[in-house]
Amino acid sequence: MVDEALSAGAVARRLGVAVTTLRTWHQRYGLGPSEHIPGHHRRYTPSDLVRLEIMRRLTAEGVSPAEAARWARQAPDPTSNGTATRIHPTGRDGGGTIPVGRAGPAARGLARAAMRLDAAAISETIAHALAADGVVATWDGLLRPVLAGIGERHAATSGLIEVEHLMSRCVSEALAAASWAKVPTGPARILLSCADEEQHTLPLEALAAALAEAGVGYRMLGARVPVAALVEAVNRTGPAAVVLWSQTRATADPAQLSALLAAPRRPLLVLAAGPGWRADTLPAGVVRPVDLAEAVSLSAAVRDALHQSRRD
Ligand code: B12
Repeated sequence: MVDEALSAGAVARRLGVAVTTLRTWHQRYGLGPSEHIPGHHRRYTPSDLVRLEIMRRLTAEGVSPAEAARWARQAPDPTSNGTATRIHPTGRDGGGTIPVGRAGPAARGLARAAMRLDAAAISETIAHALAADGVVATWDGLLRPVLAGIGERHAATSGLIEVEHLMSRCVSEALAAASWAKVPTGPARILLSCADEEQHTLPLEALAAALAEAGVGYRMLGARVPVAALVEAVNRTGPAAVVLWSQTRATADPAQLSALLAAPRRPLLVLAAGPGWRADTLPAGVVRPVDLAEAVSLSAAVRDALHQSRRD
């Protein structure tokens, strides 16, 4: 049984609720962990999980917690006949689900929390993943699938704009906190900027947090940077690399990249990042990273090359 039993944190992530919510359900409504091994923290068994899943679903549908807990406690124990228990993968919160493809239980929990507009659970899940797995794995395995799922649902239904906004805000805050926790001490040699009129900043915020984690100094200009301002920033700070993010075709004018290449303090490397750019329109000398990990390693390499050339 011990192998199947889960900690409060693991249960919270699976259900997409905050650990504090689990604690409240335990203390007020008696829906706590029933497994107790002397000398260990109490753990949640598969049967506890089934009851909590009922609690989560009913409260999300507007049933009062006391009433939901009564139903949850009365639920037959589906594990008593030896059959394995699974959390229902597509619980309906607020009328629908966010598809997360093959991403794991944490992404499904995050998607559920997002559908419920449960900012505390969203933030807690992201913060836990960043601390446990680091920025690149959290972005690729947790955040990207949920963001892409929100985009997919929005494209199909025109809904979920409130979910998209809340999720974006929570992601930004968590990535900023991760960046602040590890501010690199060296000079800021990498300049991060969105293309003119580009409001999709999250991938660049993920890159900032990943660079901070890798100890690579950067400056972040953020959303909607007019080309003249970008060139001005390059001339004033002389970065080794500039990463220019474009999420959509509408903001991917290659003239912005040409302007960087023609700047008096031309950077060693110009990266055209994001799905907006079209490979066949990029000026010669511009590099297109395919994902966050590649953008981090290219930035780190060019920073190191600059160090080396200054020493030689
Ligand atoms: C969050 C979001 C917003 C937020 C952004 C908040 C913020 N601070 O960033 C807000 C609400 C502001 C927003 C606004 C808009 N959005 Co929007 N948005 C999204 C959403 C849901 C996630 C964006 C994101 O972060 N993507 C990151 C990952 C998830 O994207 P990805 O494509 O999987 O990533 C690929 C590559 O980029 C690469 N990659 C991933 N991460 C990284 C990191 C690095 C460093 C690198 C190098 C590569 C890399 O790998 C992936 C595979 O190729 C997307 C859905 C989506 N699928 O992206 C829509 C989406 C991008 N938005 C869309 C639209 C239409 C808009 C608006 C025009 C809506 C409107 N009518 O106002 C505006 C645009 C405003 C503007 N001028 O920029 C469309 C774009 C359609 C298109 N192809 O043109 C999308 C695809 C949604 C949809 N399906 O309709 N949006």
